[in-house]
Amino acid sequence: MSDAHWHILGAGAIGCLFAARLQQAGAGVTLLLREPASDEAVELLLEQGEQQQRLQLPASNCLAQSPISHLLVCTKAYDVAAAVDSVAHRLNPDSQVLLLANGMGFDQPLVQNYPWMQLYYGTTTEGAYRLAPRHIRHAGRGQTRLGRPGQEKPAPWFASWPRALQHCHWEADMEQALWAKLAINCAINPLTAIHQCRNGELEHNPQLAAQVSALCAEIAAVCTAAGYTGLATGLQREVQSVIRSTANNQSSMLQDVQNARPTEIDYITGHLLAVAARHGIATPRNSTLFTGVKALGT
Ligand code: KPL
Repeated sequence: MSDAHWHILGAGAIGCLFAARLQQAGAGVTLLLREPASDEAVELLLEQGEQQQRLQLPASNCLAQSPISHLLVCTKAYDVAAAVDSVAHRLNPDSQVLLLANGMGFDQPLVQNYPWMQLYYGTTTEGAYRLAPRHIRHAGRGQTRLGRPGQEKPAPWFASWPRALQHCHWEADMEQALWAKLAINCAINPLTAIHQCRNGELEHNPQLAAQVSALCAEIAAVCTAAGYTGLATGLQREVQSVIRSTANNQSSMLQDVQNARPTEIDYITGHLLAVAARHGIATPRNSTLFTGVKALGT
């Protein structure tokens, strides 16, 4: 089977990075732009280590009419539904739609409004940031997991992904992978946003470290109730290891707060609280953080 052609919505750091890496791996890519009259190629400058590469990425306006066979959505969680709406006229029941956003629950409007849509999910810890609108830095290699709840075997389009990204694999249990990432984000992101600190402070500051442990206990209880006992057991250790390996990072939520952007709290802690409420589990610490992040005004 020939490589799929990916249309990419959300030309931020991760969207541009994945577009570049897929193109370099031989897949066809087109960036979808929302600005009018943007039906041409975009020049992207990609940096990694000492290397700089210039790439031409074909672009197309969301409003165009040509059908989209494979759509990769790399927007913030709160933009996913509107972004897909903007190209829904180009999708059909054979289109494969891969959602790569933080948190969970952002797909609900799509499931309701487009029951025919073939939705796939992804999480990534690739580190990339934007130096200028079309200039990105691939700062650290991470893991990318792709999958679809209930689909153990890789989708036919998956073949080009491990060529594009060094550590990319198909998750036989994607729901669990999404929960694992959600649990980590719940333990790290709100605390770093409220205390305006890098991830590593959550280990070095004893008061914050104690808060992380207490949060993990609550999150683990919700994971268990949701059926992910294995995640619950290893959560403290996993969170500590992520804090250590990303010690120098500013979490995505802290960056959102600092840039006065909306945060993804509704899809991270908000999702956890909704599941906890359904199971009658008390989560006072997570509730306090939820309210705290909301009070930051984003
Ligand atoms: O995913 C992250 C985020 O910032 O959203 C972590 C793992 C916390 C790394 O910063």
